[in-house]
Amino acid sequence: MAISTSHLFVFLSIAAIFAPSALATNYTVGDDAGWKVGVNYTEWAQNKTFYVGDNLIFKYPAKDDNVYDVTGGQFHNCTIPTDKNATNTGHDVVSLTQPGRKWFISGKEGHCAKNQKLVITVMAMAPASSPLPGGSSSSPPPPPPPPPASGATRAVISGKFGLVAMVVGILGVMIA
Ligand SMILES: *[C@@H]1O[C@H](CO)[C@@H](O)[C@H](O)[C@H]1NC(C)=O
Ligand SMILES: *[C@@H]1O[C@H](CO)[C@@H](O)[C@H](O)[C@H]1NC(C)=O
Ligand SMILES: *[C@@H]1O[C@H](CO)[C@@H](O)[C@H](O)[C@H]1NC(C)=O
Ligand SMILES: *[C@@H]1O[C@H](CO)[C@@H](O)[C@H](O)[C@H]1NC(C)=O
Ligand SMILES: *[C@@H]1O[C@H](CO)[C@@H](O)[C@H](O)[C@H]1NC(C)=O
Ligand SMILES: [Cu+2]
Repeated sequence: MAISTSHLFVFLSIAAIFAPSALATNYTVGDDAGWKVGVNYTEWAQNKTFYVGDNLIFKYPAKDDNVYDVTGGQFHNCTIPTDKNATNTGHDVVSLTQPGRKWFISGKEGHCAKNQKLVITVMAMAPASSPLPGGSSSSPPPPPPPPPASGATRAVISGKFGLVAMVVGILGVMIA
């Protein structure tokens, strides 16, 4: 009994360590409507919490549209970047690799002006991959998210991390 329980503990501890990547989410921008004029992407992004490791997937008929990853100023002015190309596969996967704001616009003429643009805030993933809670060998902290949403989003982050901690904690009590 003791042996199988500790095997279970080891297995689930490993699973818990990798859980954050298993929880990575693929978001289809605009859901079923996809990427096109006429969808309110501000509304689509509302109440969603994006984390480092999640993916955005832009879906559209490849000949009709494209996606530029832009700066905040370009987003605001609907300026097409001259130093990069749009993605235009019709199924563009964008991985969110760092915390902070991300801006996207359509590069098709007039589309951005008709609000085919998306801004999101990417939250840092909880430090669940560090060896132990309280372990001091962590990398420098990412830039803090903008203040307005931080209360709610921080709760979500600790919720994700809390789940992992809870699984480990319960198992710790079980084998004690
Ligand atoms: C998310 O999309 C990527 C790329 O299309 C795919 O490799 C991965 O399996 C998907 N993950 C989930 C959780 O659906
Ligand atoms: C999009 O939705 C947001 C949030 O509900 C709203 O504030 C905004 O006015 C809408 N934009 C358009 C163009 O309807
Ligand atoms: C986001 O949440 C607020 C508050 O709960 C709610 O009023 C609003 O309708 C939600 N927006 C969307 C697009 O679900
Ligand atoms: C956006 O447009 C405004 C007004 O024309 C201009 O002052 C500003 O420099 C522009 N910003 C960018 C990043 O293009
Ligand atoms: C954009 O695409 C063109 C044509 O395929 C290519 O020549 C150019 O190098 C690309 N520019 C960048 C910044 O990747
Ligand atoms: Cu478009």
